[in-house]
Amino acid sequence: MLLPSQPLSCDLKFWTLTKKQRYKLKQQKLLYIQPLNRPWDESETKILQIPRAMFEVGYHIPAQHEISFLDLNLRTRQRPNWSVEQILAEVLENFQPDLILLSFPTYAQGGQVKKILLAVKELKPRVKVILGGGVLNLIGDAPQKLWCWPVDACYWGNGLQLAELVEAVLTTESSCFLFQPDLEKELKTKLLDGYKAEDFYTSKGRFDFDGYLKEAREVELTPIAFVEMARSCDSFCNYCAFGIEASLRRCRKPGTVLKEIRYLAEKGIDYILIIDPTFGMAKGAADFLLRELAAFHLEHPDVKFDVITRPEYVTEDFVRNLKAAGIVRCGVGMESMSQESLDSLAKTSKPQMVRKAVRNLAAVGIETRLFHMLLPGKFSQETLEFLLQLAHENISFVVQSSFLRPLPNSKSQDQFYTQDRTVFDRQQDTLEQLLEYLLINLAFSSMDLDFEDSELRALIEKTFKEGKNLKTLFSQSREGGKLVLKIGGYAFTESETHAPMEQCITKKQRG
Ligand code: B12
Repeated sequence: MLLPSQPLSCDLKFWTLTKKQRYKLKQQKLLYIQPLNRPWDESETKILQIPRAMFEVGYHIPAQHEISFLDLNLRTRQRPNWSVEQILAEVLENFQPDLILLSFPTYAQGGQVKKILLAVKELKPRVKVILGGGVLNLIGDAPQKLWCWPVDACYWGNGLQLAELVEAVLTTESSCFLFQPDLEKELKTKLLDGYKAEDFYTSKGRFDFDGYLKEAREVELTPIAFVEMARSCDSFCNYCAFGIEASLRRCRKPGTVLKEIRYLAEKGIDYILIIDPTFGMAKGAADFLLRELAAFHLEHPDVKFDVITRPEYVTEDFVRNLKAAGIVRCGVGMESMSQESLDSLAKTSKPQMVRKAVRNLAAVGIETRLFHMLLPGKFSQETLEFLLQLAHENISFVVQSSFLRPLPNSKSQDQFYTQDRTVFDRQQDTLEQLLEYLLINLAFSSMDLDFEDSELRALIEKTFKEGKNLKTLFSQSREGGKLVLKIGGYAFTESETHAPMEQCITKKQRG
């Protein structure tokens, strides 16, 4: 049984340490652990999403230390019948780290992060652990303070004070909790910029990036990359995790981004998602990048890009530039085609802007990824009608649905699954949301299911034309206390273990 970490009385702000204390250390061994993105389907996925934060953290680690990375998304594929605990035991035994850098990328991954943490501490009780990642921006030091997780420090921010924190944790007596109290101050600092891509992806010569890519390809995973142009946004849509830091949008120089893209292309990466929650908002930077990418695209026509933006930015000029730059998919925040729902989400865009954006993208042959939000108690007929119209016009789009839920905070302890917005949760979600989810995801191309059923689409259309309620297409029952919904040869069975939708839906066998 693991004990919670030590009393609060020994809390230290890390900059209270003297310079001498910080730098007296000789080489230490640091192990960064990246949890699984989707614990349920690691054996089926064909791609490896290169975790950008892993390299950003590695870059900041002081040069005298050795650093190694354990990306569980890769290692579980290399050791197909091993448990995460067995993998951790092997790596800890071989590497013998002094400090673990444990990544907590999204709240939904919390259950798994906790499992890794407890396994690490069980195997090596004296090893120190720093927990870090985007989630900490929302929950601060709650894992240590409120949830009593055995960690030595929680880190949030842009990475610039990370080196100091690492030194402080390494020099401080074990069990003293180190923390960063000033989120606002850290977020006002600039993003890491002007680095050499090679230094970035090799942790300044300490990591074999080529070997990592080779290992991925050996187990038939295709690596795809995320390069980051900007963090945060200036909108205050009330469902977005950026809400609290929305006013602190930070951009990096497009020249840095471009060099990174060139480096990745040389390594054979041919799919790159440009992280900028609203691409085009930083107009000068986006224009520069698109111009340069247009030239790059002529040299590397096989490298494809994916961006995300708001519908109002998707003008005819803009899509022409996207196309010339090799962008093949553009995510657009549709959320809902019902104006009332958009208002309740504090969205500034309008349904007509979404219509225009999708058509503009289609005109140049770019696929739209429509971010779709399911609101409790609401069923949006307008959204279904819109998608039917797009299908009629042969417009290429893919839907990414999310159940709207309150954002996590430090008190939503252990309710991690509630933040996976692609999973139906009987405690919070409503039947209307589920019906809308099923109709849209079964009948149209979606990120969750690997098929789209045109017969069901025709049936929906017919039902509309006859003026009947779409709910009449479903039969509803309970099996062993679980809700079962049937429609057009498909059955959805509610999961008690928060299984993803694809596992809750069974499909008829076509004869
Ligand atoms: C790429 C991405 C993904 C990828 C992740 C691929 C990968 N492995 O890299 C995929 C597609 C898998 C993904 C999935 C999801 N995502 Co996502 N994703 C992002 C995105 C666009 C970029 C994250 C990123 O890499 N940023 C760049 C890095 C460098 O920044 P960073 O992580 O903040 O890192 C800094 C610090 O946090 C720190 N740090 C980071 N890690 C560590 C680790 C240690 C040890 C330390 C010390 C420091 C540290 O160092 C960096 C310094 O600059 C963000 C939105 C955004 N623009 O940030 C959303 C975002 C992180 N995702 C989000 C969500 C909600 C999800 C999902 C839960 C969606 C869903 N299904 O409902 C799923 C989770 C899947 C699951 N079931 O577990 C939310 C997270 C909200 C929250 N705080 O929980 C975000 C913020 C989007 C949003 N606006 O709501 N996502």
